[in-house]
Amino acid sequence: MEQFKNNVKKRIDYLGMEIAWMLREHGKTVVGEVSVKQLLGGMRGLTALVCNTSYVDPYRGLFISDYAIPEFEDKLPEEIFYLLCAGKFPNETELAELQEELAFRAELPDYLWTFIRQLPRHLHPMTMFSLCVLALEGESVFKQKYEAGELGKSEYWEYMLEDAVSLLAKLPALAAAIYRIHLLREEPMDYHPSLDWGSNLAHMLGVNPELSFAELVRLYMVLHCDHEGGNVSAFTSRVVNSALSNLYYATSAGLNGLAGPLHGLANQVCLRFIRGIHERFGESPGTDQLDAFVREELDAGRVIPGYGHAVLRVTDPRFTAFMEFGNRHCPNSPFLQTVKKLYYVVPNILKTYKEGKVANPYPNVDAISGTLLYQFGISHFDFYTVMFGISRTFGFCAQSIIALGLNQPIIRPKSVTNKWLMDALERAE
Ligand code: HAX
Repeated sequence: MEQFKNNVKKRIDYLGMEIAWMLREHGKTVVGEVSVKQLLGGMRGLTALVCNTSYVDPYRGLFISDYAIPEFEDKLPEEIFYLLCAGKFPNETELAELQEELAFRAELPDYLWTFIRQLPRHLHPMTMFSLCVLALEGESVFKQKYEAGELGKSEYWEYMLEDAVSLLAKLPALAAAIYRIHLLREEPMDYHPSLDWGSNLAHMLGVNPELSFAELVRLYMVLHCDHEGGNVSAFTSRVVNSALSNLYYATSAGLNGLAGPLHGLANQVCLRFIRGIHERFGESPGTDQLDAFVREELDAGRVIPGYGHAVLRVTDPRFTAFMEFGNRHCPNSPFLQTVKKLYYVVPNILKTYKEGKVANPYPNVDAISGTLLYQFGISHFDFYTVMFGISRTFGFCAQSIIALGLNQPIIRPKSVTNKWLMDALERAE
């Protein structure tokens, strides 16, 4: 992995120079402020983090380096990991080097197979996935070297990268094993050394041999890989890693955040939502029926899954990319048709709901991603967030590698009490 490490090192050195300049010339310059509403409202819109792997523009969506969707959507997940870490796409030999390494490290250790098979079946697949990542924690080379006192601070990132490649290499086999053993109740499929990482995941799930399914899995992995630093899962993972907990701990923690219905679980909730609509109105509901259904849900105090976003203020370009894929491969899917009708109905309702309080009435990625997985044969909704988690691990890993390369310290913001805040307000009057 010498070329990969060299390219990541170059990126870290470059970013490090920028940081040194900013600190030297502008260390005390104030670039933002915080309102009481932000302090009490989940820090929404507060600029408080630097993340160099990706950036979310409220109106243009996800950027990785200078690339926006659709510029990178046809790339392999491995290429995207390279881009997240090194800030550039790999050339042919660089890609081959990373792919060889991923293939070499893909096998799961025996103890993990035993662990997977013994997991209680009632657990949600996200719980299984997170537990399995944690169960691999002893593999961490970073941890071994750190405990042996063999690591200098400037080498931390390098061993995070070692751990990242080992972990990412195992995720297709690990996730597919959970799916096949616990959801399908079938035996796992063998890893295929001649396939790329994403095609291997598609192959090992074993539900659909069509090339377009592998294409969908790769697209799914690419679109979910990272979404800057402040979302629940990425931030959690980074905070945990900032205490020098290794990437297995940090990834498991991030996955636990992703498992919430306001975050990654929304894709499974969306599919249930659509299925509920079909059960009630049939597979071709009218827009008036959808309108009434959505209003009922809101009146019952429930959120409309797949709509809204903390940062985006337009339709999520990831939603659009999936819609285009669906239009090409399964235009007649009743689920896709209902997604389209909801897209026509929901924004207009959310725009006026709660007197316009919903900051973004448009769909996010979760409004459609599960529909495509379902259409291509992943019939167990509970698995959709695991698919999200496999992909998001690219981002968790890349963010921590870069942050440690840049010597970023342990994350520890200051919290205050109501009393402190009220006293401060009184003083400000
Ligand atoms: N349906 C109903 N109400 C919604 C809503 C929706 N889809 N989106 C926002 N609102 C409501 C909020 O609940 C909030 O109401 P209260 O003040 O009464 O609590 C109000 O509108 C203002 O919220 P906001 O500023 O627009 O949104 P937030 O930044 O607070 O929250 C969420 C962003 C994504 C959590 C929110 O839009 C939501 O709950 N959406 C539905 C769940 C969902 O799709 N989650 C996935 C998001 C993408 C993601 O992270 N994927 O992993």
